[in-house]
Amino acid sequence: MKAFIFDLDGVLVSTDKYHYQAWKKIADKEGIYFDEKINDRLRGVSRMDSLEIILERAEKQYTEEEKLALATEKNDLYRDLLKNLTPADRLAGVTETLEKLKEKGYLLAIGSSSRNTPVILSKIGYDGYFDAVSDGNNITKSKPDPEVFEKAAEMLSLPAKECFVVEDSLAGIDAAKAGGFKAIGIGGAAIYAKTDYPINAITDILKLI
Ligand code: B16
Ligand code: MG
Repeated sequence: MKAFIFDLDGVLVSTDKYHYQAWKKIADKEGIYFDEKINDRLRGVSRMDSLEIILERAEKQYTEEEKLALATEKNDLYRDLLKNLTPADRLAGVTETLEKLKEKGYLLAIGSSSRNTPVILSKIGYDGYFDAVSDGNNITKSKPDPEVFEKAAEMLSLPAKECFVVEDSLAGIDAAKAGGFKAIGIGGAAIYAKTDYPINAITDILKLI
């Protein structure tokens, strides 16, 4: 194995709590029931697909224009919360794990559905740190489609079989497996049957190499 492709939200940084807060405001305003369990289904899923999941419980039909307005409003709220991010928001063990993998010569990439990836990486002090960044800005199909990871592997000039994908979402594990990658699962993805290597903490990656 030559590389690791990391999901961002929920793996390297706790932006998942900000996604939840922003969507919760939108759902409450619209009078739609939304909780943390439903929020788990939004992990790794694109902004518009996330909105569709929330609207499953809506009593009225939304036009495409209204949906776009809600997605924009959510993103504005989310971007506002991202202003608080600092390198201290890297999840526990992330800094040391990435440093050790670099030392051992592994290539490191990002494979995130988020179109806010550049601003998040910059806020947490990872501008220019990764060998490749594949995110919501360079894909047409969101996880569970493997496109975001395939693009990352392409940027690293490596075949999928030489790359691990590290994910917290079921959609992300499905995407990794569909693309022929080895899937490491953390959080909710650690108890998913399709995950190849379940881990409890990000530092456990160092026991796999
Ligand atoms: P944005 P990941 C994903 O990031 C989030 O898990 C998901 O909840 C979000 O809807 C998606 O990014 C799109 O984010 O609205 O910022 O473009 O887990 O793939 O790093
Ligand atoms: Mg994630």
